[in-house]
Amino acid sequence: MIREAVRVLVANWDGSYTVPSRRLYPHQWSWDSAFVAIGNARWSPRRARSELLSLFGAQWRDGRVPHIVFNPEVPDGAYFPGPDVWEVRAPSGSATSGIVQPPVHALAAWRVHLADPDPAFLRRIYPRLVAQQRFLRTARRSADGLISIVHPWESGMDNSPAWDVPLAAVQAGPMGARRRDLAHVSADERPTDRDYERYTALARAYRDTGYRRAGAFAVEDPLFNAAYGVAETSLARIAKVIGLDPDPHHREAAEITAAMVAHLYDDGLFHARDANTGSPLRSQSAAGLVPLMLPDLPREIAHALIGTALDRFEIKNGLLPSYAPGTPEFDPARYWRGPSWLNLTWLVWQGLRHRRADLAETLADGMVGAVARSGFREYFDPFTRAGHGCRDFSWSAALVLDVAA
Ligand code: 9WN
Repeated sequence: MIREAVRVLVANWDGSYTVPSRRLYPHQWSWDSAFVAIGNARWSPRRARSELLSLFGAQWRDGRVPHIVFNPEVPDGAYFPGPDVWEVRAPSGSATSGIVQPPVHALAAWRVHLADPDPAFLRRIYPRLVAQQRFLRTARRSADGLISIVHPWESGMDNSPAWDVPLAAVQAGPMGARRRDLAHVSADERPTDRDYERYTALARAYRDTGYRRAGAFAVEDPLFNAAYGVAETSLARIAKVIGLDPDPHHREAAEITAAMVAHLYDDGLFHARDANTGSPLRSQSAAGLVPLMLPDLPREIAHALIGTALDRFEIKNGLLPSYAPGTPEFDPARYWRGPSWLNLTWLVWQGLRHRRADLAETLADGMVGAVARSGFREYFDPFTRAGHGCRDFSWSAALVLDVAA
């Protein structure tokens, strides 16, 4: 399996970074590159460093790291929405999108350093990671201290049922071009056309404010906020190695954790909140378990989350569903509405390692078992382990490499 995983990562390598999938996602994606770096660190730390440095090469002057960096050699129309919809050039000259994804990159940089200590790499990437956090803090933070996202694509969990209510308030518009995803993956495993009409309307509306003002969709997502907090913890570790003061990062991590506990936690799970209205967006999304990664999380809350993972998410089966089975919204095959994704499983695995090593091991075994049954698919039925979405998906290969190593 390790040989096969490396084969997938080599096949998806584009010279300085890795495409998530050759045909479905033929450009560089932000959080995919972080997960790929974590896996590549196990066999080619040089590639892992290049992956992160090439992504941060497209960072904007305001610190934002775009969720897609387009490869100019890929024909227009290979992926929708492409550069003609986003209409952006990063300072590097690359065409990019204008939205972001969960900031899991500082954690990835730290993991790469652990696999192959390299303070020179840390010194290079640290100021960029700090700028990425600064963008979120200045452009996206509410008075309650939480970071918001302005597009479902920013959550990384595009059509999660958690977004059904806020997305319904978005005025759908014409897509303006044909979806390309349906050329590669069956329609019942993807978001609907109606979703896409809203995704593209939101992207255009944000673009028309110069990528400055949130539109109808603005939410505080527990996964995104947890990633932000974990990034501060990782930055503290990095700062220490390169001789800088880690304390401001520790304080920031403690503050975001406290804000999340105060405003997003309820009844054994973290929930999103609508940043426009202040209303809670109660759902049973596995994003609500990712705060297990936060080192400052109060013990009794960690304990309750573990109970929820066992009861509502049935993780004893080895795979973490992206949405709780037993709810009316759960669909075991449709994208982020139930299937198990290895990145989400990996994040929760990471959060359980120092709290419940036995359960962490169950999830690691589940990841390996799904791939043994179905290959490096994009997502899996959490019960049958049948594969869905594209094949030879990069982060599935990378994260199995990490847990198996
Ligand atoms: C939109 C690349 C990306 C992942 C996201 C996943 C999917 C894109 C799409 O693919 O999103 O960004 O076209 O559906 O939802 O998490 O980063 O793998």
